[in-house]
Formats: sequence, C-alpha cells, structure tokens
Amino acid sequence: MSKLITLHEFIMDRQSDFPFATGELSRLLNDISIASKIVNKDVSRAGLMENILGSQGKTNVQGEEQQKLDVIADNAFINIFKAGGEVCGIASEENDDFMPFTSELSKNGKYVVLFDPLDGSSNIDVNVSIGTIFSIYRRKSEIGTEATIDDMLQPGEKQVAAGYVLYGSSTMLVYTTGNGVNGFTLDPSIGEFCLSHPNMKMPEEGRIYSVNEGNINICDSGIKRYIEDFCQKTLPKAMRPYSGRYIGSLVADFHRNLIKGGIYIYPKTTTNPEGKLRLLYECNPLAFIAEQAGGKATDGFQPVLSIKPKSLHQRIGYFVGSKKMMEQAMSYMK
Ligand code: AHM
Ligand code: MG
Repeated sequence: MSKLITLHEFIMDRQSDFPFATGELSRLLNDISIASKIVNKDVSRAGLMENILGSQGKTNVQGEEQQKLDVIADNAFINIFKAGGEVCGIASEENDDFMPFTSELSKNGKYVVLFDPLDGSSNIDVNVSIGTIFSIYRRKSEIGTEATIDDMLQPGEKQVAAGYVLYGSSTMLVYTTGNGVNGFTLDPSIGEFCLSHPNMKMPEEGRIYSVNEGNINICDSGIKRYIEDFCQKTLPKAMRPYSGRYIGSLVADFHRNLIKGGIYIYPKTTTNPEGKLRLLYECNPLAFIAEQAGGKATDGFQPVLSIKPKSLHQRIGYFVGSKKMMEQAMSYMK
C-alpha cells in the first residue's frame, strides 16, 4: 500500500513553489481545511439536530432566505480567519458588507479571503450535496492597516489560491495555487484530508450539460438555440451528443463536470437580468480551478478572470466547463 499524503503534508511540500514564501498562505490553507472539518461535522448530522437544520428566519443582503447552516458555516470560517492572523479582512456571500479585521495581529495579515460558506444551501434540508467555495487574494492596501474595499474588488486573475469543499457522499477539498489542481478526500477515521485526485485535468470534451432548463424561455435566444441543438429537441435522439445533469448545487455540478467533462451554464434571465451567481464568491474561484485544469470560464463573452469587479455582491451570467464544449457554446452567444 502506498503512503497516504495528507493535505497538511502536501501544502508544506508545495510551499517552496512560492519564492520568498513565509508560510502564511500554507497556514491559511490549513486553517480553511480545519474550518471545513468543523462545518462537515455539522452538515453530516444536520438531520439529527434541531438547532442546525432549517431556516434562520432571516434573509441575506441578496434577499435570499438564510439557513441555520449558512450562518454556522459563515461563523466557523470567519472565526478561524480572525484567529489565524494571515487574513486582514473577508467578504462573504452571507454578509452585507466586507469585514476588515481590527486586531493588530490581523492588520498585519497579507491576505483577504472571499467566500461562499455554504453554497447550494437550499439543498440542505433534502440531504443533497452542498459546498464551500473560497478565493484568496494578496491585499492591495498597506500591511499594518485595515483592509479596504479595493482589497476585495480585484479581478479573478489576481487570485493566489482558490478552492472548494464538497460535502457529498464523501467530503472533498479541491484547490489550486496556480500550479495545477489537486483534490483531497476526508478520511473520517483519521480526520484528515488525504490526496486522492492528484493533478486534476478537465477532459477537453464531455457529454454532460448542466443548466436549469426551467429557465429556457427566459434566457438569451443564443443559449436557447445551443440547448436545442446540442442537448435536446432538434436532433434525433441517437445524434444528440449531450446528456443533462443538474443538481442545483454549483460545487457538486462543477465537481462532476471537472472529473467527467461537461459544461455548466447559469445565464442571465429576465428574472435575474445580471445573472444569478456571484462573481467574487462563486464564479472567480471555480473559474481559476477550471482554467488550471485545462477548462474555460466566461460570462458568455469574456473570460471571467479578466472581469474587473464593480461591487461585492455582483452577479454575472456564468459558463464554465470543458474547453471544446465552452468554445461551441460561446459561438452561440455572438
Ligand atoms: P446559493 O448561493 O444561494 O446557494 O445559490 C447558488 C446556487 C448554486 O449552487 C446553484 O447552481 C444555483 O444556485 C441553482 O439555482 P436554481 O435553483 O435557480 O437553478
Ligand atoms: Mg452560493
């Protein structure tokens, strides 16, 4: 049997990839893995605990109903970032505004983290996979001061690391620091994430399309034609190249397509004219991972990673997936 490589060992081994690294990014990635184990503990027994399952009775800044687990996960990550000292501030999908950390320790932190603590949370109550998505940037403001909005509003191409945790049939953490993508599975018997998917590559071509087809009549005619041509009606069944798979949990849909090859689309619609998914917390981190794995991510026209964000909770139309499928879908958007 070959030796298990834990996430901690892997991160430490990779530290030398960053010239002049002082270990802060490594510590931050370790902190994220610890917070995700705390969240995983609650997610995995949610059905048994009244104080965990169900709605919080409030809506977040985006007008969406917050689940108790959204708030539990948000606090788990914020607390660990505050205590660690590597992070000078955060922005989270669950909070109205960004949060500069005010302690002297945190003001010296080099990084900011933008995250969606629990994505797909409408799936919690029905025991369907959900996830955490995170994005790490080097701060722009001076070390020793409080984080500013400019630290948060950086284009995705400036990310130094990004990843997600999938709370699925097993729990996985997948991340990149710009040197490829690696996946780790949580072994609950030892409480460690262990390397299970080294150097992940998204197949150039795939057969899966993931889109909420309930929106087909309220989205752009290009998308409608693309879905009709490649995914359904107009071709005889034997010639239809693609098969639909849509969980409605972005992390789970993305993870499947990363491994098997596929395309995920959440276009602008008349009910969500800017798109539904959030550039900073959802689209950028998964775009960074997709590109590192050989895939592509756009808003239908331009690479997601080149978009200069205008506001914290900005939404965009989102296309992410296998290179050739993306090129084909983009040709319908012209
Ligand atoms: P959330 O961050 O409020 O959970 O919303 C994001 C989720 C994604 O995980 C998922 O892909 C999408 O919303 C599903 O939306 P819809 O139900 O409109 O298809
Ligand atoms: Mg989300």
